[in-house]
Amino acid sequence: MPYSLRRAAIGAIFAVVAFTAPAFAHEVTIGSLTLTDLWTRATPPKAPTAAGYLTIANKGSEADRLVAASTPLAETGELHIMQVKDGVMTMRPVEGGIEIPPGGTVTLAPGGYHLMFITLKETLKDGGKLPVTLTFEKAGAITTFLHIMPVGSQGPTGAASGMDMKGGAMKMDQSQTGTGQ
Ligand SMILES: [Cu+2]
Repeated sequence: MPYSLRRAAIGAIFAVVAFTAPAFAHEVTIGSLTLTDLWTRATPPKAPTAAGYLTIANKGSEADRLVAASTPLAETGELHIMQVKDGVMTMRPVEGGIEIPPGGTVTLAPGGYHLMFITLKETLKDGGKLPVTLTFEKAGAITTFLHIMPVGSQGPTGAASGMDMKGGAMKMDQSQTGTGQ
């Protein structure tokens, strides 16, 4: 299939999965936290880094913090945030972790908070799974995986773009999405 057609088809699929349970979705619970929409993108061969994304809901009565992320497929894992500084989009490590307020939801998404895996040991292939360990200050550590989506993907629900009213707007209540985009 021509690339542009393939892209269009993928877009149509995402518009649908925003309202139904996609086959690739999984949900992870650790303590009072629920993790959903865990995803990353396929990488070109020899790409040095990959970003990872997920949504974290805190049903507890205390704030928690995502303080570390790692994968056996990269030498280093960091927590990053994208910010516009002097008109230039830059990213930097988050100091002190990413807070998830009690009763709140935080979405790591392109343009805001993300996991950053540095010095990849393998190419990430579309349709595969990237094993990750996420460590929270109170809830502890959990090992799960990120769904590897196609290059250029904006995520399983379209929540990646704050402009996307289809999937994004439904997830905005009580949430913070970093700087958005
Ligand atoms: Cu980054």
